[in-house]
Amino acid sequence: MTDRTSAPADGPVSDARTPPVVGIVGGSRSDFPILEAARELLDQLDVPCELRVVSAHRTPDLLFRYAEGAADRGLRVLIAGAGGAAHLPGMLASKTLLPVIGVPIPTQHLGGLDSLLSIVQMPRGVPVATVAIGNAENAALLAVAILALTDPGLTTRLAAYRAAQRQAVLGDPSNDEPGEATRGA
Ligand code: RP5
Repeated sequence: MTDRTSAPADGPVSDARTPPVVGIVGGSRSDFPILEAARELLDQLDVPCELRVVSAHRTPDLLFRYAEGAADRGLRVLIAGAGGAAHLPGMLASKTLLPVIGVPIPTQHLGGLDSLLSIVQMPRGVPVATVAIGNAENAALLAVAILALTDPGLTTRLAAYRAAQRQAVLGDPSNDEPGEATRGA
């Protein structure tokens, strides 16, 4: 597990000793209840990350600086959550060669369908990988899968995570098939 330090209200939250390799950004602090799930999962798999606010429409210059400096700071994957006319993930992707994973944030009036379409419908040439509405866990798992391509230890941890999921289903006696004592995967 990483040992994070808390930062000022609008500052980053990240591990003070280990430089983050995944940058999680939200268009607003109101996105954090969703995005915290990504951070928790990355913590669980020992992937250093940071979580901060970068808004496409409120802080466009910060967005450019964040995206342009991300790779040089050691970030390897970006996870961007945004709601409504959610242009944050696409704008980040347009300013960095790092893979960007978009998390459509649920919205009050359209349930996040607006966020989903804004993120998933990137025009040709600059992709944003998009997970389901509100599914920051999957964004983290996709980031882990990307990083695991060059990190055998992380591959092992990801495999263990998958195995635990599988076992949670197969090891539940209430799921036993009639007349079957044990089952394989
Ligand atoms: C977007 O606007 C954010 O990603 C957030 O989901 C949405 C609403 O932001 P707040 O008005 O709650 O700050 O930029």
